[in-house]
Amino acid sequence: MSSSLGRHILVEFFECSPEILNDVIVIEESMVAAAKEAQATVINSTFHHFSPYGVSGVVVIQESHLAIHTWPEFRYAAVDIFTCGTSVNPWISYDFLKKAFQAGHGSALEINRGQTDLLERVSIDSLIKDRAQHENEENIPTPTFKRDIWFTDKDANRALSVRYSDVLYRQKSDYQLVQVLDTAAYGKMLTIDGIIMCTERDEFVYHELMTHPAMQLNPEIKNVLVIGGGDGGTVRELMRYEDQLTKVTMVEIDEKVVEASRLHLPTLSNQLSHPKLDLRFEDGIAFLENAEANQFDLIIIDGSDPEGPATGLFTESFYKNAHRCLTEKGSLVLQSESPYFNENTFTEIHHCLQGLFGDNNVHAFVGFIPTYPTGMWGFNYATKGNFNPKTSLDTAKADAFAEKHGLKYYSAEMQISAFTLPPFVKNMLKK
Ligand code: SPD
Repeated sequence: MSSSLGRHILVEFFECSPEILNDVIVIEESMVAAAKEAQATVINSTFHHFSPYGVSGVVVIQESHLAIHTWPEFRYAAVDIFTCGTSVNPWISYDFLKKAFQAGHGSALEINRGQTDLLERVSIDSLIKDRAQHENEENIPTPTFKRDIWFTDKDANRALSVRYSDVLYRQKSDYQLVQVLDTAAYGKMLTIDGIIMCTERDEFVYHELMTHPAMQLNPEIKNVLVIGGGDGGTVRELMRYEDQLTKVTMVEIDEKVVEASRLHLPTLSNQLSHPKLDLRFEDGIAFLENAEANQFDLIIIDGSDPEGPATGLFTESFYKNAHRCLTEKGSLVLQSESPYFNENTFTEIHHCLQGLFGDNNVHAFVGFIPTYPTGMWGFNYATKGNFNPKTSLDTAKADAFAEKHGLKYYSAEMQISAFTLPPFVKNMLKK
């Protein structure tokens, strides 16, 4: 057999652990370790996790590369390992990865790339850029290993990726996978089941909008219920009204979300021990089902997307219970997904609330949050009172409040702007 420039093995791993195949950190570490095990010199790694599942990535080695794409739902991984020269044996990486992914079985096809008897060597010395360096081989610097791991929030046709360097928190709770990642662009980022919940750099937009329009419209609000909101951002904003409020009840299903935030997101969680806060780890849906009618002046639903444990937060029966538990002039605020990304959910929520509160008492609004898919995020304000978000606002009072508290997104103008919808959003809400 003639010699070749490199060996390429195309690998299939079957019956792997689906959890491992969906775990970008374990996969990245395994791929890097598999390269090192085969004596390769690792230069960099770039990996992406795709929500809801699947990982793609490549480890660049001085001797070429190892690449992977996984399908956890089929317990299958496609890997290719290409090594040039003779110093690295790709089959060592193969054996390592088979164990690492707990594969039931694997198969591989080896191809010799660049058979030397088919090639003709030409002189390319003129292409050497730094001749002095290459005259003394000892001067060639060892490449430094650069990690490049990406978190990707996506649907079938769009994706939003954020690069991160470290996983600071990772716990599989009874309900979901809770993580805090250290990102380059947005600071620490909380994710749940592969979906971005909030980041240190842009969370203020979401939490200020969830809280201040409703609080500014009705200065008589005393008793507030927050469903979800485990990171603490909404409670932090509410506690700016600590003198006015008598009680805030927060019902978060997952203790791990609060733990993650207390440990890693102190700028969000810093009011979670406030004496006026009654923090309960319970299912918000059951809580409202069993709650007494006519008790809360404001209910804020600060949940995730309609998947997993948050699905029930997007149902008519849940909104009916919220409506029942509101006082005479009570209001409801909720995140309503993106008009671009989740048009159906966004419009269905609005129409469902109109059925309960009346057409003129439900007002959709939008905010701009770079780390939520498409950047444009939707909310709804529904009220039993006679509050119009644009005309009932005491603008001087709202601005004085925003200035006193150093708010970063909210102001009277921003409230009016948030409730001023672009025609394409208005049109999608028409019945
Ligand atoms: N697509 C993400 C929507 C998440 C909305 N809730 C985030 C919780 C922040 N307190």
